[in-house]
Amino acid sequence: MKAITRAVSSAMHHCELTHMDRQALDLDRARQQHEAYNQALRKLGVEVIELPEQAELADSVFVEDTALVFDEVAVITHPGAVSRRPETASIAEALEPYRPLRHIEPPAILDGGDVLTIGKNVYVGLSSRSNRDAVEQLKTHLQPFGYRVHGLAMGQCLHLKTAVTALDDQSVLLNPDWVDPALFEGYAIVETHPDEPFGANVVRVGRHLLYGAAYPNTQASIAALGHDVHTVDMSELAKAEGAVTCCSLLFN
Ligand code: CIR
Repeated sequence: MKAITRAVSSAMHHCELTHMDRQALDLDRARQQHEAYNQALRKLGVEVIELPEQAELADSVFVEDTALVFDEVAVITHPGAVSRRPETASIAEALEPYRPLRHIEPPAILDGGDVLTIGKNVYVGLSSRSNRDAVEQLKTHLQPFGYRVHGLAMGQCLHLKTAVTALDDQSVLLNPDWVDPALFEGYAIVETHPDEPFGANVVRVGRHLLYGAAYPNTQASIAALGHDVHTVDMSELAKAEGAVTCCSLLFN
């Protein structure tokens, strides 16, 4: 498995913020946490391809939002935040050796953080960053490969994957305040602990899970189900509204 990541930008304190107030951000600490994140991926057997810093693009560490990588094809997004659109060019360049590329075009907007893929189902959160035009364009790009693309209503959080991610192909971890559990009928549902609203974001790395260290109660519920959970401290990156999924593009 490979992961594309990108070094933290020196301009990260100018990041986009939607549901959070701006807090002082310690760049060195953010860089240490990001390095530990890369290391955690390597420990799980992932080949990490770390792209150089884009100093002028504040949110560019959050590579997840710029592309969706499927086994058959990669889709370059058109991010919902105007400041983030220049991030996609270098990601397209980085993915080109690995996948044929498709592109989301205006009037569609799409952040990768809104796209949760479980098997052949692709769930797209209709957030402030992603719209129905993107759902239609994704159908055109992905239906030929047998994917089913579903647009989902969601609550007051940044991205769909702030509210829900998959623990495996049969179960999801979700915060019921931000996404209706009924939308995931047929999956086993694990809810975040009431004190840990941001605890629904987990990265699947093969049969392992990479998870933020700030959610010990939810972590205990996941581990009790037999999942192999590895934690990383994302506290500094969280001040930029980032979490574990946003910092990598994982693919086979
Ligand atoms: C933004 O608002 O775009 C960034 N500050 C945070 C993006 C986090 N991305 C993600 O969860 N996929």
